[in-house]
Amino acid sequence: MNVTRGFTGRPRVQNPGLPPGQYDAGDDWPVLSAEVTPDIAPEQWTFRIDGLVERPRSWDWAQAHALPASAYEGAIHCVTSWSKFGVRFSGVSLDAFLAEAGPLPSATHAVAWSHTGYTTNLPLADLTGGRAWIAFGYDGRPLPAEHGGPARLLVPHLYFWKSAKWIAGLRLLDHDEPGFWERNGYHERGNPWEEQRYSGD
Ligand SMILES: Nc1nc2c(c(=O)[nH]1)N[C@H]1C(S)=C(S)[C@@H](COP(=O)(O)O)O[C@H]1N2
Ligand SMILES: [Mo]
Repeated sequence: MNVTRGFTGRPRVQNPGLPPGQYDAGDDWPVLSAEVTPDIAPEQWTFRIDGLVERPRSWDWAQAHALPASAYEGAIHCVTSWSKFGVRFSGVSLDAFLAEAGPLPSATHAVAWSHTGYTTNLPLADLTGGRAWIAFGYDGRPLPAEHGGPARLLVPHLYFWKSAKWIAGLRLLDHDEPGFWERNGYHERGNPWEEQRYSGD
């Protein structure tokens, strides 16, 4: 028998996909909600884009699903320090919705709001270029209500508080306007790679 001495286990390799100060939550998917989980039937759900756009409009479930399907597979990062890898969301790229609404050149920021009243602000540039979705599905199934079903915003390159659950709309603005957590000390952008956790980081 061949025994290798001095070998005390698997080498510890830092996951290159893990932003600073984060840990890998593995199979866990914590639920973080400021509100009671609402019961929103897909037939009741609507999504609206207004503010600084040429054509303010709303989409219902069928209209949103008539847009080209787009999926995200990758990681999500919560500011409370868990990251989750290999998540699979399905939905529609925000680019498809924005193309129909037509952002005005003066639009620089957006406030996303939920059917529950939750809000969060984002630079418009973080919502375009194939990096943001309205997600309806998770792992091949409808998105569970506690995770924002029937539909949530998904902006996985920013901390997950920007991904408003039970998404109801986006208002495009020519200035930044803090949302729920941002008024309570969280960062206006929330880039996990720069550890933009709190205002001033
Ligand atoms: N409407 C709404 N959206 C929300 C939140 C919330 O409290 N309400 N919490 C945010 C935070 S802090 C995180 S980390 C994620 C949590 O999503 P999850 O519960 O699916 O993990 O949703 C974000 N979107
Ligand atoms: Mo979070």
